[in-house]
Amino acid sequence: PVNVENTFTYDFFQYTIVSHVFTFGYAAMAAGLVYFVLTSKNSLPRYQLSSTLSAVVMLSAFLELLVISQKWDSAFSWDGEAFSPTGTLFSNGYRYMNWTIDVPVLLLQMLIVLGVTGAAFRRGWIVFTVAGLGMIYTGYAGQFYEVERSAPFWIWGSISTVFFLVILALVYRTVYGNVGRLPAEVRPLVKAVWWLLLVSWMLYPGAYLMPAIWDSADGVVARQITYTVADVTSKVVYGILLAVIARKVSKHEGHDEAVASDVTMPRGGITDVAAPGRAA
Ligand code: RET
Repeated sequence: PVNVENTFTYDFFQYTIVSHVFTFGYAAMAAGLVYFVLTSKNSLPRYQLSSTLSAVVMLSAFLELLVISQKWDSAFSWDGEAFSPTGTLFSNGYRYMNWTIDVPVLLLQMLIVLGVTGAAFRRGWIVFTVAGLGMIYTGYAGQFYEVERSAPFWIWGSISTVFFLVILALVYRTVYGNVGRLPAEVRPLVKAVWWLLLVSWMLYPGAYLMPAIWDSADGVVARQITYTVADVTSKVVYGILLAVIARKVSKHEGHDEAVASDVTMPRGGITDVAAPGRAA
């Protein structure tokens, strides 16, 4: 049955909570899509590609979560006592296909917003994409063995983790290697990019391991909640954090829309802005 989800029956609460969590997941992606499209102009053109990329992530995740949610609905039906398998298979494999798009794109956004350019940009983009796809497809191979948890589950999972560590090392170097060049007021937010990425991305291997830690219907509920928290933080919250950094750096550089759209500044406070080319 490929994924452990198909090996259990669910009581009313278990089934319904998973259903609600999926709905929250794709609703958050749709909401994020509106936010990123409508706020992209608040940053300098050089950073607007990051908002476009967030929109790409939102649309692809929205569709993936909608499909996975519909699979959940058709994979189980109420038999008078519990929600039991119908024969249609639920699969987490759709998630891995979605990551193919989102993982390289999320990392590319970081290079753009942190102002990485030239050879370092090209090198970073290649390492992120190659290691990202390596991590995803080895994990994808391993998840086919999660029910029996035979050797391939552990071997592919371990190889995937090596790729993950390569990505984390480069993210760390990118964040801490560039934070000093950026305006002082965004430095805490830039460091937050590292912590947010570290914590939210670690939830995915946690969800991969869930069948080994908690092999039950409740474990499935916990796993789908884990995936959803990971999706909303690693895609939506991360995208907002990068958009806020991009707007603040743009404001620092005197970008009119960034100054005008700063809701934290008192009216008339525009004279506080000490930026090149702007009268104080
Ligand atoms: C796998 C397999 C087990 C080992 C590891 C994994 C890591 C997955 C990660 C996924 C991140 C996905 C993101 C998607 C956002 O759209 C493949 C589960 C380490 C880190 C950020």
